[in-house]
Formats: sequence, C-alpha cells, structure tokens
Amino acid sequence: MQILFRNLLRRKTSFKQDVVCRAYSSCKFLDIGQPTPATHPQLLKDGEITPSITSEEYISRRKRLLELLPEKSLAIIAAAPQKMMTDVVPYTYRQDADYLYLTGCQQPGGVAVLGHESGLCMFMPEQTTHDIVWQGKSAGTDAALKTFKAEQSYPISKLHEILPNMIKGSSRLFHNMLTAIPTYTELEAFQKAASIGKVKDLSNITHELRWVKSPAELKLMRESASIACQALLQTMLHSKMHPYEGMLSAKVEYECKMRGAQRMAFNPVVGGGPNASVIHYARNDQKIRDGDLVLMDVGCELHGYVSDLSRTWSPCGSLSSVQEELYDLILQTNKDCIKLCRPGTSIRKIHNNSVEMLLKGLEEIGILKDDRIKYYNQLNPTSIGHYLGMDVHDSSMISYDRPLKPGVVITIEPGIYIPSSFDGPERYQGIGIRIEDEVLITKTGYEVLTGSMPKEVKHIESLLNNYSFGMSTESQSNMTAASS
Ligand SMILES: [Mn+2]
Repeated sequence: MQILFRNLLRRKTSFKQDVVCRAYSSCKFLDIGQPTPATHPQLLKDGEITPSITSEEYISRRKRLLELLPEKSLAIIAAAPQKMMTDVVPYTYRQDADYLYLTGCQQPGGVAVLGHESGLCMFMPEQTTHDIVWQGKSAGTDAALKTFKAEQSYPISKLHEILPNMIKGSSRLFHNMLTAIPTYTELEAFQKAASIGKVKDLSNITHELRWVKSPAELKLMRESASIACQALLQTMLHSKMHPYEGMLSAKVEYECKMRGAQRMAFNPVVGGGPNASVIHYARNDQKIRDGDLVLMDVGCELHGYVSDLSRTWSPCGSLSSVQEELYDLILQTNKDCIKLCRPGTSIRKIHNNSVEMLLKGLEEIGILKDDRIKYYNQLNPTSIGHYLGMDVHDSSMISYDRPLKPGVVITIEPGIYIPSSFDGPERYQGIGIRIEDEVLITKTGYEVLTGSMPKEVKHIESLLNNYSFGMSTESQSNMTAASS
C-alpha cells in the first residue's frame, strides 16, 4: 500500500507549495530536520545547537582539533551512513560520534571538512521534493551556515569540484575511517595523497578531545546515568511479578524513553540463570527460573551521551548462600576498585587490582584449580572497565595505561561468568554476576554517577520484598517506588 501511494504522489507536480510548508509542526519556525531552540524550546535554550551544548562549545571543539592537527593539514569527517532494515525501511539513524561532536548535525548525508584556512566547510545533502514529502525537511547548506556555524557550505554534488583543490593545498590528510565513503575516497586527489602516505586516521585526535568531558558534557552524562538508574530500579521492581528476560528488556527501554532518552546505548543484556554467564547475551527470550539470578547490563543515550550500568539480583527476592558468596566477592571488588579511582591512576592499574582481588577470592571459595590464571581467564575474560562518553566504548584509541584525568568517565565492572559446562564444583555452575558503575574522575578522586542504584544485597532484597508482593497495577507500582 505504501508503494502504491508513493507512486501516486510522484505524479503530482502541483504539490510544491504544500511541500514548502511540510515542516515539523508549522510554518512559523524553520525546520532543519532536527530540534532547534525555535522548534523545540522544551529541549534547547537559545544559543544551543544540541541540548546543553552551545554553538561556542562546538566552535571551541573545532579550534582545539585544529590546534592538534599539523600545520596545513585537512580533516575530512563524513556523517554515519543510513542503514536500511529492508527496501525503504531505515533503521533508526544514529550519527557518528566524531561528526556529531564537531558539527552538532544529527543527520545523514553530509561531509565536513576542517582546515586551518577553510575553517569548517560542510558539504550537505540536497533534498528533492519527493524526499521532503516522504522524510520531511533536513538540514542543507543554509542550516550548515546559520545553525552549525560552518564558515563555508556547498551541496554535496559540488564536492568533487571543490574538495580536490583543498586536498592539493594541504600537506596531510586526516579522515574518519569509520565513516569513509567513496564520495571522497575515490577522488583522484585523495587516492594520490593516500598512495604517498599522506592520509592518516583522525580518530587518534578526536578521541583525545572527547576523552576529557566539558562541564556541559558532564551534565548530560549525569542525566543519562540518572535516567538509566531510575529505569533499572523500576525494572528491578517489575522483575518479581514478571520474571521474563524479554519483558525486563522492554520495561527498561520504556522507562528510559519515558524519561527523555532517545534510544538505548546498546541492546540491553538481560541474562537469567546460566544466560548471565554469556557476557554480551542478547537473545533475552527466556523465562527466569525461580531462585535464579538475573544480570542486567543497560544504558541509554541522552542527546548524544550514553550511560552504562549493570546489576545482578534474584527476582524472587532472596539470594542462595552460594549466590551470595560470589555476589559479595564481586561487590567488594566493585567497591575497592571505585575507591582507587583518582587522577594519575589508569584503567590498567585498576584492572590489575581487580584481577588480584578476584583471584584471591575465587581461590578462597575453592573455584580455581592448579592452573589458576588459566581458569580465572575463562571465568572472567573482561577488562575492569572502559571509557564512557558519546560511545559506549568511548575514545577507544586512548590506551588503558593512560593516567586518568579529572573529567574522564570510566566504568568499573567486575564480574564472574561461570558457564553450566564449567569443570568445577557443581553448585557454582551456570552463575553470572556483574556489578557495574560509572565513575567520573574528579580533581580530588571520584564521583559515582550511578550511585543512586542500590547494589547491597540487603538493600535490593528489601526493595523487592517490601514492595512488589501482591502488587498488580502500574499505578500502585509507581506510588510505592516514589516513596521507597
Ligand atoms: Mn560497560
């Protein structure tokens, strides 16, 4: 039916006037395909290009990038491609973090070029009448100049005329290899530069900039973490009455989006029983058996900034002694590693500390055998954490040996993943536990951004046992949650 309707529209040429006014809400404000202070005053203040991030901040990001680039070099960053689910059905679009960080543009199809002489030059997609009818308005060259504050802007169809001269006049080229597209990589000038080793990966530099967060970015990181905590708490309460992985996944996504998140940071991990020992378990299709633990690793994205936290609990409301023994070890490791967070230490050092603690603890419990390192690596092959920001594994070009600085956000996520097939005491088989918090490095130490989410056994048990029993409606649930 959709295709038929589209064909009908194609034949109508007298549509033009109507199309001009086919804006987001009305003709009163200019629609540029993403929220602006004029169209979405509930989200943005005057002077902000994306919520909480001002045009001055975007300009200073570009200035700092140019300061880190060698003289006479050029940076090329393409927008993320639009991926299709099938035929005309796109997946929800998510902008590449580098492109968003430097331009503020949340839409596909553009190529941003940044040089010491040119400033920001944005090549923008051109829309046909048909595009506007079917997708609505999107940002073009006008928006690039007026909203994103580019120094120059051209339709993308002019790129092959303009970019080669910019490339020829530069000594070195840096580009975002993740989103590289033939539109510029197949230009003769680009290929020539590549053949003589003049083309480099830009992400070393952008990750350096994105590693330390500004006050405005930290505000968004705190909000994103807070939304994820509230959503996970609601989901935890929900789990007693609805112990199904799929329902808990749906619940956490609903609660995040109801609090303003645009999307999840990743597909929620909801692993019941032995499924929790699969680190990036994604099926979420099983019923959680009475007495089994459930591990949930979730995060959402708020205006470009993500959260990431994990909790493990028993939906029935109490832990067995075996579960509690392992849980205590992971919790103690989580707390000790958080205390180590401060400027000057590194993820690697914290990781090494966590390995020592877990090795000792698991040995005491009697899980590890003679070849203890080999066994340990089977039960926990993960790092204690990673950097967090616009991407879940943020600034991945920055080494885990790098001394931490104030303004860097990391995760602390010790865990134990014992598969059902584990060659060890039967009572430990099929248990997975992860307790993950987000930690901001401050001048004097740290701030736990996910601190509002309970992790003590007695707190979680009290929440589940004093709240959920006998409750059946959403309104009752919300009332009790608000007072707990
Ligand atoms: Mn994580």
